[in-house]
Amino acid sequence: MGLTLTEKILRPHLVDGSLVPGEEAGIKIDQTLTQDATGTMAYLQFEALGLLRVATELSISYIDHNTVQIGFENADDHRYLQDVARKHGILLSRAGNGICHQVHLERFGVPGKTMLGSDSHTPTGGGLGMFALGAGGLDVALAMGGQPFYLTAPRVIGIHLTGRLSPWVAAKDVILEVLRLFSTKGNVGTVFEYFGDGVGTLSVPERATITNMGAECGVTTSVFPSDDITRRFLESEDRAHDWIELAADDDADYDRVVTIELSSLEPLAATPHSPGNVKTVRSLSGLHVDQVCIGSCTNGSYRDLAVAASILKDRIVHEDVSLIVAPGSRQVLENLARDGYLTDLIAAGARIDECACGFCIGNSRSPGSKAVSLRTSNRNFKGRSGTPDADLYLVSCETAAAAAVTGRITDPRDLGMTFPRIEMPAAFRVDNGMILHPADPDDDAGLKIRRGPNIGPPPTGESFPGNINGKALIKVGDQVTTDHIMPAGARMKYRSNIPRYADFVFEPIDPSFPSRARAARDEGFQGIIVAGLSYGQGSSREHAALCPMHLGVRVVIAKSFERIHAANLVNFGILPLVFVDETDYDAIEPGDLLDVPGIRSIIANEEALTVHNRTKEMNFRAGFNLTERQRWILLAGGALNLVRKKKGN
Ligand code: MIC
Ligand code: SF4
Repeated sequence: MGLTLTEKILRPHLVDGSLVPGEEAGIKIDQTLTQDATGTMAYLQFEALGLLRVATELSISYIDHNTVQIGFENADDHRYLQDVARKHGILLSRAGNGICHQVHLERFGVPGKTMLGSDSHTPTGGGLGMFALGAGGLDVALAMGGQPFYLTAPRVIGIHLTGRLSPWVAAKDVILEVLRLFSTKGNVGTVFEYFGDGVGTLSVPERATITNMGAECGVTTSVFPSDDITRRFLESEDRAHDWIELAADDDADYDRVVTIELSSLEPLAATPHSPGNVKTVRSLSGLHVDQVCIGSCTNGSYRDLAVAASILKDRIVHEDVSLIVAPGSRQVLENLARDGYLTDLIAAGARIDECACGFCIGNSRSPGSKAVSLRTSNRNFKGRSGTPDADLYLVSCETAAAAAVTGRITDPRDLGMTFPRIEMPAAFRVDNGMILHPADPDDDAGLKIRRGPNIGPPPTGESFPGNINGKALIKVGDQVTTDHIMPAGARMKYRSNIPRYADFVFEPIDPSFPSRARAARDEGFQGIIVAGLSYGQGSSREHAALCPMHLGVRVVIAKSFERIHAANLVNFGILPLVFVDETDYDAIEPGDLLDVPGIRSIIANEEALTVHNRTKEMNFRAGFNLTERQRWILLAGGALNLVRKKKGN
């Protein structure tokens, strides 16, 4: 049997373990990226590990999330990031240069390389043929220090694309179809690998829309081959030298193959409140729309905004709609200006935003109460926009622009227009003027790092206790996201101040959680979170583990976990347990006292344990699927503690 593309990239990068699906693989990381909302903690941990220069081929720090800057905190973080990058050998993309994933695709991504990023949409790089994964900041800090990244060797599902998209149907509709087929649950430990003649009909930014939003399925990553289209894209970016050809063997051994005939697709929308609730746009047509937001790392490319501009040309935005357009990068904005599309957007009444995450992360442009907002981004979790009762629909740029004109959800095929097919420019206007370079290694010793008052040291956990004398602090349902655990939006300015950010743990579900957790901790209990399926979906933010740890949480018992969050829990000394019998979930109530005596030797030697519910006088079994390495991390009270112990500091 031939090799998948995933195997072809991973084999030469394997430095420890095995690539047999389900086993642990340690892979060498060629490139890392961070963004400012996760980056400050990642670099604070990098410093705490005593690391000096990065050991990767390329490490870059992007400033793209917290650019609204209400108060001094974010600007202080940005200054810290700039100093740390200069000192430790890291490139820095300044605020205004664009969203990390879009800029990386344009300027730095290289087919065949591995990349780890402290952002769950790092798989965007798969559109260029990279093996690119999201992780918590601590894992990225370790990779910057040259350590392998450990993951469960994935099973590979082949997604066979045939044919060509019909006019008005977009790459966004392809990934929405994938979400409809696979849902947001049950895909942990899987890679989606795209192949087939349909691949050659999609440009690199279109492929990147698909790999970007694969994150919503919970897969490890998604990857496209590197072919002639990739070569032409790199040429247009003045980077032809970075191209190599890469594809799976014709007889590649996929775990399963799913075929999508592109011409059979139609415009789709993810309806509130999950990217997996996919319906046809036609079935929703007529619904009144209050806001349309075009941009984000999913659909912020030149092609995306040019298509929207062409639909809006010589029209005016409907009087009931507020249209926000946030270009994915400065390069996109400059080229839209060069080619006249920006003028069309402005003339139509679009509100042009900064090239940044902006509306997508809910720190600006929140819609009105009970508003309907159509967005080209990737997440529509409840409250994500900053408005708790708004309804978010995720759509293509074609569908978004159609609604901006009509004021209602409209299948763009019903606009009665000729489809504006956008050709990718043969050459983009490119410049790296907003990229800062690190100091020469010989000159970095005396460089000072400025730290504002909001920036504290990264907290270190305590060794795992000998016995769990725990209290169930909260019981949550299925698909609780990291946005529920650790809200973003206006709260993001506390990302580098853990004690303050911890005041908002579970704010959207139960704002009394932090005070109850602190009280339980002061009474001598370890905090326990009880959860349903796919706990920790969404963002890679390690704060969803770090802040609960700060409040004394030591165990989460769930029906299942998402990959990045489960790894983050272990990294911060919290034991992720899975119910052996899911019906035991029903018997636990918040406030129950849950005991596990002798837990240290259980973590060291077993794979399951018995929890005694002291309040209900009953027992239940829970399992944990941990590697040897993870057991040591947990016992040490977290990865930072373990590395420090090994180094003897
Ligand atoms: C997101 O889209 O949720 C974010 C904000 O980009 C996060 C990272 C973060 O929480 O800082 C992600 O996707 O990992
Ligand atoms: Fe930024 Fe949104 Fe992309 Fe996250 S999903 S990186 S917030 S644009």
